[in-house]
Formats: sequence, C-alpha cells, structure tokens
Amino acid sequence: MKKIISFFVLLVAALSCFAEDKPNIIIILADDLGYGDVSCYGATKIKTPNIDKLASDGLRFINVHATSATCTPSRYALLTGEYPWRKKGTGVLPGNASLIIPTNKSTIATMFKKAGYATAVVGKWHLGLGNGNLDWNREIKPGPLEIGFDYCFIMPATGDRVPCVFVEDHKVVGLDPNDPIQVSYDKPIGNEPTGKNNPELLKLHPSHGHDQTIINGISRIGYMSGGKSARWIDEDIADTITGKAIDFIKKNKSKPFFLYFATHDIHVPRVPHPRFAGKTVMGARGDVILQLDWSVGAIVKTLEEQKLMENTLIIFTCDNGPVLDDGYKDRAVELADGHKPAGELRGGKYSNFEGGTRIPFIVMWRGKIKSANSDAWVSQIDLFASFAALTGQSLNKGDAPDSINVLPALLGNSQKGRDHIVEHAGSISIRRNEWKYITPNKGAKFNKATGTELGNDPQPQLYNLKEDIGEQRNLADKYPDIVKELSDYLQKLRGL
Ligand code: NG6
Ligand code: CA
Repeated sequence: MKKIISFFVLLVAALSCFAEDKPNIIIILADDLGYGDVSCYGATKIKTPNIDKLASDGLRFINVHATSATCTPSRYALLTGEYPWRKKGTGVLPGNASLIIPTNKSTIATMFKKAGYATAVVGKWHLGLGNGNLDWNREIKPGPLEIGFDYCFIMPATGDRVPCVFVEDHKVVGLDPNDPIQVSYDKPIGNEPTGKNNPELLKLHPSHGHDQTIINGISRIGYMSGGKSARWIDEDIADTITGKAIDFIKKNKSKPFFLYFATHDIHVPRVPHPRFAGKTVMGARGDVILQLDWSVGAIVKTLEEQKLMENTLIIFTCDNGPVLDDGYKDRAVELADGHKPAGELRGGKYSNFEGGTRIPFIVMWRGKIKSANSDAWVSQIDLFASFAALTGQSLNKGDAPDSINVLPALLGNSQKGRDHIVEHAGSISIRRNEWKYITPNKGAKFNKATGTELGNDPQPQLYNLKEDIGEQRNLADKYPDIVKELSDYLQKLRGL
C-alpha cells in the first residue's frame, strides 16, 4: 500500500512538474496601441482596468520593442524569429496577398506544436493567404494551418482592407455559394458602391485613401463583391473574435495550448460596439481602447473560471506604435485633447523614432512571476527562442535566426535581456547602451496621411536616450566615433 501511495505521490509530482514546464501561452497582440495609451503606462484620460491588473499582478516592461513600425513586418518577425527586412515582400500587405511565410519555415507555432501544444491564431492575420490568385470561395490555403497552427479564425488582412469576412481554418465563414466573393485591388468589381462615388452612403468618411468598396457604410481599401452573408459587422468584431479565443481555451484546457490572439482594436476603422460607444472623452479611438481592455478582461475571466491562471503565461503587447488619424474622420486628433498616445516618446506608427516600435509589454503568470517593473531590453522577435527554451525545445540551425533567448528576463529572474535592439521603419535603427542611431534616409519627414514624424533624415541621427528619451537633440556631429561604431555594428548585423 505504502508503495502504491508513494507511486501516486511521484506521479502527481511528475504531472505537476510537466504542467510547470509546459504552461499555456497566450499572446494578446493589440493593433496600433501606443506606449502611452493605457493607464498602467501613464494614460490619464482613459482607464484600462483589465490591462492594468495584468500589469500590477505581473511584470510591466518599459523597454520592449516590436521589430517594426507597421503590422505585417512586425508580425512576420514575431512568428518567424527573423527580421522582416531580411526578406523582400514583408511590407504592409494588401488583402489579396499570398502567404509570405514559406510553409517549410519553422515558426513559433511549429515550435509549440513540436512541444506538444495545441496551437491557434484568432484575430488579425495580415501575413497573406494562398499562393496567388486566391479563390475565396474554395479552400483557402496555404495559410495559418500550413505554418503550424491547428486552428485559425482570422480577419485576412486589416479591418480597412477587403475582403471583410472571417476565415475559419480553410473556409470563409458563412459564405453562400450562390453569392461568391470576388476581390480586386486594381479595378472595381461588380456594381458595389464605392466611397469615392457614393459618399452619401457612408457612416464613417475617409480622410485619406479608404474610398473603395463600401461595406457596412464604411469604404475600404480594395474592391469586393458578393459574400454578403459572410461580411463581418464591424461593431461585433471584438465580441466575435474574443468569443472564438475563449472557445479555443475552453476546448483545450486539458492540454498545453498556445493562443495567438491578435485583436483588431485599436486599428482603423474604429467602430466600437454600442456598449463602448461614447464611453470615453476621446471619441471612437478611446472607445475601442475600452473595448480592447474588455477583451483582455474576458480572456482572464475565462482562465479564472477554467482554473487555468496558475498554469498560463499571458503576454499583452502590440504590433507597432500609435496613430491618431490613420485614414478615417473619426475625430481622433481633435478629441485626443492632451492625451499622448506614445507617452513621452517621439513619433508613432511608421516612425523611426521610439514611438514607432516601443510598445506596452506585460507578462503575467500567477504564482510564478512576481509583480514588478522591468527595464530589461526585449524585442518581440525573442519570444520564439525564449518559449523554445521554456518548453525545452532546441532550435534547428537556421530557425528563428534573429531571436535571442531572454527567458530569465521574461520571467522576472533577471533585469538583463538583450544588449541591443534593432528598430525598423523607413530606416533601420539601433539602440545600444544609452545610444540610439538612426541610419540616414532621404524619405519624407512626415507621413502625408497621418502627419506622424517619420524620423527620416539624410544625415545620421544619434540620440542619448538616457538623457533625451524624446529624441530632441541629435548628437551625431558631436560623437562621430559612436556613430561609426553603431553604424558598423548594424552593418554587421545586417550582413552588409
Ligand atoms: C496604410 C493605411 C492605414 C493602415 C496601414 C496599415 C491609408 C491612407 N493608410 O496604408 O489606414 O491600414 O496602411 O496598418 O490607406 S497596419 O497596422 O496594418 O500596418
Ligand atoms: Ca498595426
């Protein structure tokens, strides 16, 4: 009897050890949310209690970067562990682009799968689908399922790009075969009204571009016809995808799972559900921040109910910096009224300045990670190698080539992450020690559509971020040796 009892004690110990080694991992990736957009990072005009709670229960990082200042390259890096600027075709994609991640490439999802995880992506994809000339009315592949995800429920590109439908696994959701979908980014299709010709039909008007096919009273980028029964309702996107994320958690609660939950909030068009509309002083942009916070709360509530909190590591972060007017007249600029989306950082989405890629980043794992702030340097590209380490996976040569294992920093066991950060917008920049160097670039100073300062300059730029976090004083002339040193270092990293 004693032997049997000790056998069971050992078994329970072994099982709980297994559970510790293989916690569930949830990455919640918001869209276009700035360093200063949530209250735990200093916002005062809006309260984000659920995100704040993650931060106060977990580790709040102040020096974490997305690799890039726009969506597609940033997500490419997160999933592959490879800098997007190493590969052509990783810029912001149209909604009919082919899948840009080769199906024979290791991804964070294939890594988790090898470690025995159930894997899913729910929400915004924006990495292309199919092999070219995709027929949206047939099997949609290759896509997430061909690069390591067991399940997907996605928006193919962005909320402002056609087709405005969800794809679940290999199929458009709710498609009526008698009303096939056609998509074009070159010329109008069918006789669907457009924002350009029928502005009287719009409930939200474009400020830049976004004047092609009208879906739900909002004109988009690109033309689409058909698929009427499959079109999403913008007000319901957050509810729909959060619901799918919750379903996946519940279905997979007894095995380790990896959930990549990419919210549509707070990207344009910002169309909050009526229960959030008008609830902030900042207009639609503020309302969708509340909606995002609700989604985070709903995920945590599910984990609590399913008793998964002790066994789930949650990351909350974002794909790139903030923007106010990103192409629709939603009064974001006017109603910001002193709110600083990027906090004290300069620039925002699209920018070489810190506002482009330095983003909120919170890691929470109840009982395992102590509540604290961390100034460890991490790039989102490091999640691949770090989670490989956490789950005991070794990486093959060539896998996640730019990803560094910073697991001790992610778990709060060390204040040291990586010793440099590469930032990618119009230029490629590097942070090392107190310095930030921006490679000369003849591009425009401001984004024409958004007004964001892009940080392009034909001259080298060097900032001392310790003394000048707002990147106001270019010290390149004063310290040519440091410029040379950083420029050489970057060239080497780039393989030039
Ligand atoms: C820009 C769009 C912007 C947004 C962005 C991609 C215009 C004028 N602007 O070209 O609205 O869609 O692309 O955003 O069309 S991202 O977050 O997916 O990178
Ligand atoms: Ca984005």
